[in-house]
Amino acid sequence: MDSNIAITTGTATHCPYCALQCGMNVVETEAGWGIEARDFPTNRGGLCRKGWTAATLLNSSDRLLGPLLRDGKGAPLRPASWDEALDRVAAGVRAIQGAAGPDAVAVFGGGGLTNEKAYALGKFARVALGTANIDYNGRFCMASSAAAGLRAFGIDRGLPFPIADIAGADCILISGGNPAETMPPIMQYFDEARARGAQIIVSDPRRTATARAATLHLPLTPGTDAALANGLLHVAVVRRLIDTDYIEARTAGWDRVRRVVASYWPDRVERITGVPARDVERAAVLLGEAARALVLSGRGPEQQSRGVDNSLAFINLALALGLPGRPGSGWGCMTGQGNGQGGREHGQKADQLPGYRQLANPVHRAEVAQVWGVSPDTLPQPGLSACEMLAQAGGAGAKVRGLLVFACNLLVSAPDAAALRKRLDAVDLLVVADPFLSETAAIADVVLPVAQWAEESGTMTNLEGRVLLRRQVKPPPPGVWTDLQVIAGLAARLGAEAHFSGDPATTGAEFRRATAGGPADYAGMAWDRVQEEAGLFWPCPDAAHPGTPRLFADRFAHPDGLARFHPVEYRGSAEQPCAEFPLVLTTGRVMGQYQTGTQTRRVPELAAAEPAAFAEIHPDTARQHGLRAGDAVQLTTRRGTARMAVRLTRDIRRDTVFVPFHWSGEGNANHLTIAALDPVSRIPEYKACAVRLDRAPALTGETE
Ligand SMILES: Nc1nc2c(c(=O)[nH]1)N[C@H]1C(S)=C(S)[C@@H](COP(=O)(O)OP(=O)(O)OC[C@H]3O[C@@H](n4cnc5c(=O)[nH]c(N)nc54)[C@H](O)[C@@H]3O)O[C@H]1N2
Ligand SMILES: Nc1nc2c(c(=O)[nH]1)N[C@H]1C(S)=C(S)[C@@H](COP(=O)(O)OP(=O)(O)OC[C@H]3O[C@@H](n4cnc5c(=O)[nH]c(N)nc54)[C@H](O)[C@@H]3O)O[C@H]1N2
Ligand code: SF4
Ligand SMILES: [Mo]
Repeated sequence: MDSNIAITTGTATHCPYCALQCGMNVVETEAGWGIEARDFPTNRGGLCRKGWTAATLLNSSDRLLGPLLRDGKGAPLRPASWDEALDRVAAGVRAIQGAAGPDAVAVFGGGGLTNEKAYALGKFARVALGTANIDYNGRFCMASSAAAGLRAFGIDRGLPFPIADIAGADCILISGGNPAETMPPIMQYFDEARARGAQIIVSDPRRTATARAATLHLPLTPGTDAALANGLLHVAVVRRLIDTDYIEARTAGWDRVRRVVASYWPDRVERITGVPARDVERAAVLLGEAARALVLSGRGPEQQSRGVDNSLAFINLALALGLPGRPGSGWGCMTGQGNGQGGREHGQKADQLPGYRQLANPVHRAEVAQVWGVSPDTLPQPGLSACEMLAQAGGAGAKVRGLLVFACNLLVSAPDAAALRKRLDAVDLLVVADPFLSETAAIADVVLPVAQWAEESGTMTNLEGRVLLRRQVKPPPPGVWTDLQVIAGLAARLGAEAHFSGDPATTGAEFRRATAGGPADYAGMAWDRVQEEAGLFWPCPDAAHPGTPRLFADRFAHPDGLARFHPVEYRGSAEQPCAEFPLVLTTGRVMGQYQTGTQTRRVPELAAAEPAAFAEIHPDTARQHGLRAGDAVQLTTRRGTARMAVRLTRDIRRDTVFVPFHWSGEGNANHLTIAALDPVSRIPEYKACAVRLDRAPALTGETE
């Protein structure tokens, strides 16, 4: 930013993007909105490139400034008034529900929504629509680790400790995460640990920026994480590195796990994973001998059709080493979206009620129904999970005939997205609420333009379980409503006006009451406290409670206080390479783009830095295919094709192709991915499927 531009105002708030929720000041200058880094416990004054450029979103001339709707399938989107648009949605909902029952209208939410909005959306589905079918994009993200955490510890808080603990660890295993690119400011905590002599181990098919800064890189074949985890535990047992006192005092179920890992000797693990046996040994020793050790999970092991098994296998390792509940030690999942943690606690998940309560639990139903002023019998039972809901979407005869999408760009983010496109084209009613015309909004029947991050206040729960206040900086542009106003406006048209408020503070007060007594209890977190104390960790049941930065110090959340081991066998990915599709495709992120790019592709600096999709391959693999750097390559899987430029690197396995998923059109990675689901968490398998490479004619630059 030009230094002689006068700064007139500044508001302390947080970044629009990832779960680190870095603190920033948004300042008003003569040239428009600008960003200053702010000291907050997560970023300590640091921001990544996306954070620095986030003000572009506020200055954007590309915003949706009024509702759009379509006069019938095939007709173009045209401007409409809010009354007409909301009336159309309400009429569409009534028609579908009248013909096919309440569950035929489904809601799809997002982990970028504030806690207040996620709460209101869950209540809207159950109270105003009366549908069982609401789920959200967290199912695409870390649902497997969440399910594993619940099973093992009895509660799911991604990191059960503050990120400052990272700096105090002596050994850290990062399992399939690339925080150097996905959360750059968090690296200062890893750097601090390293400066104290800590050893860092990274398991990733690619030698990423994170892996390059590590002591040891374990370059496993995508999809083989459970075998690696079992191998590490096997070595820990053989070398007597396990903590038998801890196992005895704090856990249950060890014997079955010990028997299972007995057959994962390092040579066998090398054959399955491709990681040299000596490195499996070395990693286990580094972890097992460290006074304080952390096992941290990214999307690598999680976004697999055995994602829950993978997370449980690493939790087994952490428990056997006696880590969870000790300072500077433990297991944790590095949640990704801005409110990825809070978004999975308050009722936009198919099986869930606010405060991390369960919809199927009669006591929980009664507690929440009382706050909502409805009879528990009127609350639907658990509905379809995200990918199952999308698989059931369609026209006459389909289970889901209307879909209301808030804060998700499904055509770019969902697995097997070309097949999804056909189903979404067929639904009777597709409604998308978004600040921008995303690829999914562009095919909707009704588009509702909503406020974005700095245009309304609300709380977010970051990757540590720290609840923070994202403050409004400016009002939304004229013609733009907030999600809460949209929800309240629709509820009024559906006869549930009394139950909803468009005001975030009013919704926040009710939301906190609705969480009271639940596992994720926010009752003591008034906004002014949250602001003054730089965030509060849940549970925080009353105004005098200091919050809970560390869980599990004395007991786990199961009724008997013990953590649970779960035996896991390695089973392999749903789709294995074969003669026709000989390589493994894995997908993920680059630093300069966020998710489906609806936001970051509109930021010129980011678009210039990372303009288009690419396929990262090893030079030897490229040579076998007659490909050179920069060539156009066609990737083909059993689902479809995508075309992009070749990037060569020796930092990837020869059997693996990596494609980031931030782009639509011909480079859409999700035209390739498989919608195979984990049996427990229903997370899709973004991280491994079989692929073929062919030379392609020049790229067309075509979009969705
Ligand atoms: N720049 C940027 N930052 C982001 C985001 C973004 O889109 N862009 N998104 C945010 C969100 S929502 C999330 S969920 C987080 C995700 O954060 P990360 O988990 O760090 O990101 P990914 O790139 O999805 O995956 C991490 C690594 O897993 C590796 N991997 C692939 N397959 C496997 C496998 O089978 N096993 C193992 N062990 N590793 C594998 C990939 O090579 C990749 O380096 O990032 C958040 N931050
Ligand atoms: N192949 C592959 N696919 C993946 C992944 C992968 O690793 N590989 N990762 C998966 C993961 S971890 C995730 S989290 C998902 C993310 O997938 P998406 O959720 O589809 O990605 P976003 O681009 O974050 O989409 C959010 C949308 O919400 C809009 N938005 C922002 N703020 C608001 C708001 O306040 N209200 C409303 N109504 N809208 C808002 C944005 O403009 C954007 O269009 O992608 C998944 N897809
Ligand atoms: S690391 Fe995440 S929260 Fe921090 S500036 Fe970057 S995108 Fe924003
Ligand atoms: Mo995510």
